[in-house]
Amino acid sequence: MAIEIEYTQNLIPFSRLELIKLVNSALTKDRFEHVLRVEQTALKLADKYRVNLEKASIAALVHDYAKQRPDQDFINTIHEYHLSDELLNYGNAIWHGVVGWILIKNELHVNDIEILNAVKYHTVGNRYMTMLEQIIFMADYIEPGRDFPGVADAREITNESLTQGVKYQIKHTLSYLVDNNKPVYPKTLETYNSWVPNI
Ligand code: DGI
Ligand code: FE
Ligand code: FE
Repeated sequence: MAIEIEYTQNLIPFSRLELIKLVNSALTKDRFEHVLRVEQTALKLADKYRVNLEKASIAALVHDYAKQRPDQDFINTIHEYHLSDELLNYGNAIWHGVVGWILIKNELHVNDIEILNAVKYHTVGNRYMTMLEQIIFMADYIEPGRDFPGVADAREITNESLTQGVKYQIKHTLSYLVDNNKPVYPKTLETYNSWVPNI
């Protein structure tokens, strides 16, 4: 059964249903349904690992808000906010989180730094990740609509240990990128190096 929490912490100037409507209007049906599943998965993880449920809900609902924006919106934002030119070598897969958080701050009035960082790092991870960041990173990967070899293992591991889940995901993402001749964004490699090797 779906968990529907009520927002009481004044983190955003909207109710959960108002936020859902705003997100819905920015996304295709399939992407919106993914977002709702990520929210449910994030709420379960937040409950289990004792993380602020309202922050988990908001971060999950907005995490892919910028996924369907034209490239030019990101390019303009990279210039306007003087972000690294290095970012111009990548595309939507990296931009929708690493740059998208700025659009979310400006357009959805999300100002909580923990929520914004959870969005910023939801694709590439980070050297150190808060529990909220780990929950959004993992909920996105294991939500019930995901179907890739290893997803059942990823779900089981994440339910045992959030940290082990993060390690599993970043290791598999890096292998996937290498196997498919995709460029690795430096932060992705940094996340791998910080979480996985036993030196
Ligand atoms: O937005 P979603 O599809 O829900 O999920 P996501 O934000 O985790 O994005 C996953 C995609 O991002 C997946 O196809 C792998 C890709 N990705 C992650 N790290 C990198 C990357 N793509 C490139 N090119 N380089 C990276 O370092
Ligand atoms: Fe994403
Ligand atoms: Fe996602």
